[in-house]
Amino acid sequence: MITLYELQAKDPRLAFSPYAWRTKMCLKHKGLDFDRKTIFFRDKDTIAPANSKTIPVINDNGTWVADSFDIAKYLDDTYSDKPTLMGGKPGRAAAAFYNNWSTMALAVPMFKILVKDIFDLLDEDDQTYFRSTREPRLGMTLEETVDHRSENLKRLEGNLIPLEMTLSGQNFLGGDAPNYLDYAVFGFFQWARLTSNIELYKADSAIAAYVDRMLDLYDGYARNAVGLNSL
Ligand SMILES: N[C@@H](CCC(=O)N[C@@H](CS)C(=O)NCC(=O)O)C(=O)O
Repeated sequence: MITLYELQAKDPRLAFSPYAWRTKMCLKHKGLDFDRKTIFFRDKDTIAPANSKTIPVINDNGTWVADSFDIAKYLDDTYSDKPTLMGGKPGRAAAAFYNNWSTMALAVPMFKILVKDIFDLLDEDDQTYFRSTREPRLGMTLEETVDHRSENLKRLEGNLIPLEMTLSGQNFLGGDAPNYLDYAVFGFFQWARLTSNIELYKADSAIAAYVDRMLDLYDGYARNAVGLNSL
């Protein structure tokens, strides 16, 4: 059995980490059963055996693997009889680009837009940890980020253009069916929709239709997740 460790908000049902969402979608794609254990930001001891300070980590019958991209590669290597996530070496090389592109082009501006909403969902002890680690990174208080939302939304809008163009011509980044490329990117949209009501893209965009298709996968697995509006 595989156990996935991921972060929780104050309410344990709200598991919001974009990187953990990548892993959950990968596990669903592979058709693998898994348990989930949610931890707080401050509970790093639980994942120490994985030699990681970040989630997601998985424990697959005693084997610890950390980092969403490494977990996806591990799943493809270990469960090669199940549907592939990346489709061999050239696919894996392309996936590395999507992995890094989505983090830099999507997660960086999204983080600045969402950070105060995420903070509001955490319990008090995690709020203390989150503020003390994030404010130095942001170079401002969490409250000040709210005044910078519109400039970050503009930056995100520009970064989304290649995605909008691509998804106007195909259903998934993987083509006719989703694969790792989609999970790498979708994790960030899921993070946003579970933690905030800020509109990051137009309701009539190809991206909106795409997010809807991703939410339908695996019997609506991501759609049924608890978010701020269903607490
Ligand atoms: N490269 C890592 C990034 C994971 C990551 O940044 N996770 C965040 C949560 S979204 C985390 O665990 N942060 C712990 C902390 O800030 O203490 C991956 O892809 O898994």
